[in-house]
Amino acid sequence: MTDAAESIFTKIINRDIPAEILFENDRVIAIRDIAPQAPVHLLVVPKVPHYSNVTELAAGDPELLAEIVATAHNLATLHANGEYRLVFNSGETVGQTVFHVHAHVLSGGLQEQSLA
Ligand code: DGP
Repeated sequence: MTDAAESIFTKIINRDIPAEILFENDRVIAIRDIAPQAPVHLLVVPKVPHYSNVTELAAGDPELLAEIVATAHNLATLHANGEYRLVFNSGETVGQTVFHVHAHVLSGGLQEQSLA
């Protein structure tokens, strides 16, 4: 398990490593996933590093969780057709690798929208 304070996302937030940043404000950052599992695969990440998973975030800062959901919706509208899957992996056995809470936003691309 990686210490959230030293997570890859903290390094991206601090510009220590590069990422394709699609949205950022004081509280959240959204980047394109480096290993996409869908035509559009984005990550929405709170800047505070101390919530390891969505359960901790929901208990500690429900407004921040709501902002992550709203950001996911806005990005899916901008980068896809507005429909999306929102996935929070919680725990190593279900595939969580970065223990700094983050939402996966998975969607078809605009191409799928035009074909519909
Ligand atoms: P999870 O398995 O739920 O902990 O998701 C971690 C995600 O983070 C995974 O889909 C790949 C992505 N990821 C890991 N390292 C980097 C990176 O350096 N840059 C970007 N953009 N994404 C990364």
